[in-house]
Amino acid sequence: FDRGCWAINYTFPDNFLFGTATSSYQIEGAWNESGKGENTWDWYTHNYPERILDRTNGDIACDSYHKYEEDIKLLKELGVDFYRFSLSWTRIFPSGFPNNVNYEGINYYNKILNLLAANNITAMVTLFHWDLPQRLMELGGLTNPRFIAFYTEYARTAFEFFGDRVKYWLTFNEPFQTCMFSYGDTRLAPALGMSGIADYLCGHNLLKAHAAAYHLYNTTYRSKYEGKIAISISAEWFEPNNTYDEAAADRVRQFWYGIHMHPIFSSEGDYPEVVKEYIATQSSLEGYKRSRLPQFTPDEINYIKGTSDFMGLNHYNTYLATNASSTSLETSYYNDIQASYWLSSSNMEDSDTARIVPWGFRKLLVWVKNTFNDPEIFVTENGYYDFGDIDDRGRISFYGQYLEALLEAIYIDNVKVIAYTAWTLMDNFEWNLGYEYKYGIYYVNFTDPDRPRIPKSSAYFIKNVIGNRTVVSYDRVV
Ligand code: GBH
Repeated sequence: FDRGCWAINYTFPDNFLFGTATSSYQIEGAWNESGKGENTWDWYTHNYPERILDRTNGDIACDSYHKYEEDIKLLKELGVDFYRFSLSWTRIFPSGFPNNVNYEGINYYNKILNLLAANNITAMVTLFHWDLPQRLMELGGLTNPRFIAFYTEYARTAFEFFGDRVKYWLTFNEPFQTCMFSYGDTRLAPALGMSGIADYLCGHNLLKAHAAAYHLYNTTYRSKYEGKIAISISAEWFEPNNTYDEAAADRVRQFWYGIHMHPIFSSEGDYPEVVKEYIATQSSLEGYKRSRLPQFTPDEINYIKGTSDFMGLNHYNTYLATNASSTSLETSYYNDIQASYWLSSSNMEDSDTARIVPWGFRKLLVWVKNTFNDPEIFVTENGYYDFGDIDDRGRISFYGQYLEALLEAIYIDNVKVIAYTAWTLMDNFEWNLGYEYKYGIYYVNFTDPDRPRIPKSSAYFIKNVIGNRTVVSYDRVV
């Protein structure tokens, strides 16, 4: 079917919100300026440049540390309701430990928050988007239970200084990527590669730290500031490869995001049964005396349950999944799942449209609604990579179709989707993929020391969606 033009079937509800997102390490640069301390990404990219596709780093990135005024002009130009960005922990506490606040770091975020307010743009602030203080990493990072206390003090400081101007707080970006890719796998810093052990420890402490920050906000700051606080969980859609693969597909969903959603959003709390069961069985086969998945006490289950004012959801891709009984006794998260999965487009890697699977997004939204008592869903990321075209038709096609799927989820499936965030405002440091993969709706010239930003066709497209509150054909906007 022709996707050059969309039927204008639905308009976004009046109170529906639009925004774009970034994260500190990916855009700020100024890695050692104004008192900022070293974080895991500084350490990793400086010591292991070969681990990054193009051997680059975020030392300068988009230089948003110096160019935030221009960034906020872009946001104004787009007409967004809110801007999602993250705080760099080591700008605020250079060592990571919660003493000796670095006021230059505080000032930087004050300037951003004030300018956003002056422009009527609501601030959505992520406390942790992967740039962990390196000193805390040396203590085991999120696998150290003491992390919870350090994180809570960092959160308290952020609430104290910025709470009056922040309407939405996000405690963590993507527990799955944070734990499975940094601690289990070797894809993200510090690439520990202790799959099946460190990833579960990380997730366990992350959930407790999240709950601690939520309770702190709830008891001490909510009445004063009337903001909301939630977590962003990344959820790809897993479609059964065959009809008999439904159980396997659902198991993968539970292992990827049920493991972090269920403790917070289900009525009974705790990890999903299937996750507990599979890890316990596999652990015992591998000779462990107890499950590698740590256990919550009944008090902890209650402490974590219900600690999110809405569900922050990041979505990118659809995968196919099939049952796969592994006989390997090597300890690994992947063996625990007993299923295999692959990008639904992996056999058509170069085709733009093959990576665009809007029905997967819609199915995910319906699954979340049905699995977790119909929560309010705030889409905190959704986006598409290419290799840098200014006339980025592939990205427009992606956004158009995903926004239509979202409208169908709202109007046909009655899913409570309250907001949508495009990842990302501008091309930036894409972690292990360096600057080669681009997700921005603004182009950034990284060879120019001035880092000029130029709108891509998709920026005009998004501006029109926001302005018209409907998915407008791009033929009319480009
Ligand atoms: C998010 O991670 C992050 O929050 C954000 O910082 C990051 O820039 C953004 O996604 C884009 O990656 O699966 O082969 O199509 C989500 C994990 C991993 C999802 C890479 C998109 C694209 C490669 N992302 N993936 S592929």
